[in-house]
Amino acid sequence: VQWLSDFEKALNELAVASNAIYINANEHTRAMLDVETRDDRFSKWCHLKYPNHEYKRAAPVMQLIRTAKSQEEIDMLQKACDITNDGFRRILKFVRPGVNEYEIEAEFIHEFVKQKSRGFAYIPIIASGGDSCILHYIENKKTCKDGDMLLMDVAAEYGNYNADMTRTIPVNGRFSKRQADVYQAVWRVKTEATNMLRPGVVLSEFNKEVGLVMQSELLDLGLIDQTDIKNQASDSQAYKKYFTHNTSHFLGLDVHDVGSFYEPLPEGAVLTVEPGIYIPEENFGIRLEDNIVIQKENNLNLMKDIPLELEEIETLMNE
Ligand SMILES: [Mn+2]
Repeated sequence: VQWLSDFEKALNELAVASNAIYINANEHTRAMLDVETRDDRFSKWCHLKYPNHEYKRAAPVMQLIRTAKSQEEIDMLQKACDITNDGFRRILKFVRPGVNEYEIEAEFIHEFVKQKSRGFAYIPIIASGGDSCILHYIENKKTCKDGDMLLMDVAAEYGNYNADMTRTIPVNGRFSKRQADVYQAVWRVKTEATNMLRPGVVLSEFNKEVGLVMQSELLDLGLIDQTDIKNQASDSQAYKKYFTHNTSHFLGLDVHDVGSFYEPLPEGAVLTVEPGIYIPEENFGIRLEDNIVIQKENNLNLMKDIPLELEEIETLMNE
């Protein structure tokens, strides 16, 4: 680390000894850059000052480093998940018909901040009833009703690292037969998808394979039939009517962290696994989401302590 005032001198010493200069830029797939950034201005300045050097992008190198997490980073993510766990266990005792979505949000943030999280990892989705089918419902303003499902996509940040959890629970503490059937279907897809995420897997291919697992569950639930599958277009499969997003994304310093969807997954990558089935005509959607570290032997589920099994949810809600 040196003083900024010494930067040009230090750079010059390195530049005359080097062939290539790597330039930083925000190459996040979700970045919408409307104005020239500081990195862009530096790049222009550098090209003028050193016109005969070879210029390269630093982003692919940085993204690879960020994709494979070190043990210290995984420890931070585990802490964020553990705090999220305590928040979820707290609201399992709190949710009942008549509770408002924003009250549930408040219970979470109380627990998070109390445990030295600086807050939500992202704007929380606390969606009861039909709004559980709306992927980015963030109003969180309704009263939870008896018989409704409640989808919560909410997690803590810790030390700049972000957890990303989704749980879906019955407002009254008991799943109906239909709610339970759909819940178990999502649970099975999630379990199978987690087992499929191994070092070397390419995410764009993985998403297609999970789609086939989902297709078979939707057939069993009677939501789609063979005719739907026979008539489907290659880019808009029948299952996408009820499963409207991808299964996994990278997680870390950013909730949607950097990483390639087209290169083999390295060991140490941390990903969400979050299948969902959304049935607007039945007024409920279910998504279940855990955070997984891709490891050589077995994946590590950072959320293994957060209640997920249907029976455990019912037991904890009715204690
Ligand atoms: Mn997610």
